[in-house]
Amino acid sequence: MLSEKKFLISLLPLLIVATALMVNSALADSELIVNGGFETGDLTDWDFAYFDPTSGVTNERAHSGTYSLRLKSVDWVWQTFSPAVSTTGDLTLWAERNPSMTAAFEVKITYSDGSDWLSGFINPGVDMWGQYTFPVDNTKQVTEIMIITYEQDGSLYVDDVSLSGPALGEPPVASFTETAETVPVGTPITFDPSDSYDPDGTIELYEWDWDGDGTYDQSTSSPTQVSYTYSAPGTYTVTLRVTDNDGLTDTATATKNITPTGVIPEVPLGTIMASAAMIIALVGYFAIPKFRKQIRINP
Ligand SMILES: [Ca+2]
Ligand SMILES: [Ca+2]
Ligand SMILES: [Ca+2]
Repeated sequence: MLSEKKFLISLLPLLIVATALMVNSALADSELIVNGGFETGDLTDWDFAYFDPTSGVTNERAHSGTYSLRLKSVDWVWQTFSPAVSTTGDLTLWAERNPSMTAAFEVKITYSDGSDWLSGFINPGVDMWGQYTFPVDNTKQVTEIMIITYEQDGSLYVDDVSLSGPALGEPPVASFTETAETVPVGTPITFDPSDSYDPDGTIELYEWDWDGDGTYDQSTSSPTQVSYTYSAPGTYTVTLRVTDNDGLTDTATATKNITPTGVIPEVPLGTIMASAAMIIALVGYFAIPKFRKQIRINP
């Protein structure tokens, strides 16, 4: 039977692999083009113009898999991104042409700021797949990529269109505790956001909106406790927003009741009336000697 120590040591390689996988998944890029290899056998997720979609995707040739895109004459095919996507690399595709092809293709990249970039004509190799790379401005966000052909005869084959972007990963989870739900004005409440977590990364920003107006009033970069003191009575919505290392966010809210200070305790009216009568009687007893004397003579 393994001792506890030996058992933990035997788990070590497993833990190292698991940790490495977590780090990799956080850093890995994701493919932004959908159906870039045309393996659905059609133009799923692509838009097109001047184009016969029934003959556009073919199993005549393929760079990988079974299908590729066959372009003829003036064909346009494009894929749009809504919302626009951030990229970390360049746009790549594989292409070849048959011997009778007389013209070429070009690629157009459109950005969210309205600018675009045209590759100029490219004449791919005859019966020979080649990879073509188109530079993407990674400081901008891409809204569309388009492939345009200008050939008059023959066929151009395109396959494995690829554009990489940062992996989105999993969003963080916001959570906090506080020292009180209801306090009088002027009494601080301490909030603790340390129950918040990110399943695949780290939280880099904690922001607090004390009054529910949508403006964050205080922030920290670590899960530190913060105190806030309300200066007016009322009901307030507190919001904590956490942001992880991928820029993903989550919020958590709670309601705080702030009561006025120096509140007179509620006393039944009968008690007040009885007390008032007693005071009047005592004042009368001590203030009027004649009355006091009468009481003593006639108890
Ligand atoms: Ca393919
Ligand atoms: Ca995350
Ligand atoms: Ca605020």
